[in-house]
Formats: sequence, structure tokens, C-alpha cells
Amino acid sequence: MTLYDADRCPYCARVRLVLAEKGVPHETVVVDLDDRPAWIYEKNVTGRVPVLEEDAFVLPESDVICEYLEERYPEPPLLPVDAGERAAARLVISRFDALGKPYYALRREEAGAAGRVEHALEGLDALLRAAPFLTGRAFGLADISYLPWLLRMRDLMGLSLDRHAALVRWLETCCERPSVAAEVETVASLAA
Ligand SMILES: N[C@@H](CCC(=O)N[C@@H](CS)C(=O)NCC(=O)O)C(=O)O
Repeated sequence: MTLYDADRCPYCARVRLVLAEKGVPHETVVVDLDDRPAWIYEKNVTGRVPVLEEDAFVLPESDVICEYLEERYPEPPLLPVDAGERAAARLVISRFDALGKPYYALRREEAGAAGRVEHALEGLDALLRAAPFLTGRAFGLADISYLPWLLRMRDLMGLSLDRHAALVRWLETCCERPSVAAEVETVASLAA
């Protein structure tokens, strides 16, 4: 199994986290996002990473890859057993743009973006006041869907999350996991 990857890409980080959580052996091919090779378009029409490849099977799109890995390597599970709880976790994942859009607007320094990011963070904080993880009772795919952006906000963009106590607690708990600790190091290397 090969992951076409880029350290700075938070979508790739989702896949790195799932592969690490499940201990899936794989190779990594680093793609230079500033000078993308033409062959990446043969693997993904959008030319984007991440892409997962296994022999003739080629899969782009981080959310699809993560679900694929969950089905292909069910242990340890990253979605709840209960169908309702699984659906609730998928709903959180499907609403990622509520954070993603303002995050990229803030990166582009668009007017009003900081307030929209705050609003999205408040929404996540509310979820984390009701349950310990975005996936529900245990860490899983919904947490992984958001973590790469939260780490980059905290460690690269210098954004204070302190107004959101449940979110800060969740982030600290997640950072105790070896998979997330490794991503924290990757993010730190981007700042260097
Ligand atoms: N929807 C895609 C988004 C992937 C994406 O935007 N990747 C970025 C890097 S973070 C990329 O490859 N950008 C290259 C470009 O579009 O120029 C996913 O979830 O995998």
C-alpha cells in the first residue's frame, strides 16, 4: 500500500492518522505541492493528495480513503458499533466545511474570517461538552477529520483556543495518542 502524501497537507494527515491508529504497513511517496508531478493527475483527476494506491486500486479523497481503511482494517474500530452513533459521527464528518471554509478564508486573510472560525470552534466545543470525542464515546474518524486543522491553528497559526475549554481538553487528550503526537511533530517541522 502506498500513500501519496505531503507533510503540510491536513487532508493527508487524516490518512496518516488512520494508518497509524490501525498500524497498517505502507510506503509513503512525498509529493511536492509547489511543483506537482504530471503523473499525479493519472492517479487523481484533481491532481491533489492524498491518494492511496494498492496495485491497480487507486483511491483519492481523504474522507473516502479513511472510510475504506476502516472497512478494510476493522481493528481497532474508529467508528462506534451502534448504527445511530455511527450516523452521528458521520454527520460531524460531513459538516467539516463549517470549519474548513472559514479556516481557508482566514488563511487568505479574508475579512470576517476570524469570527467565522470562532463560531465553528464554538460549535465543536458544544459537541465536546456533550461527549468526550467528536466520534462520540471513543476516539475515531470524526476526531481524525478535524484534528489536523486544529493542530495547525494552534501550532502554526498561533490561534488561541482558550475560549473553548472542552475543545482544549479534547485536543490535549488526543495529543496523548502516539498517532496524534507524531502529527504534532510533523506540524512542528513545518514551522521550523
Ligand atoms: N477533498 C480533498 C482535498 C485534498 C487537497 O485539497 N489537497 C491539497 C493539499 S492540502 C492539494 O493536493 N492541493 C494541491 C492543489 O490543489 O494545488 C481530500 O479530502 O482529499
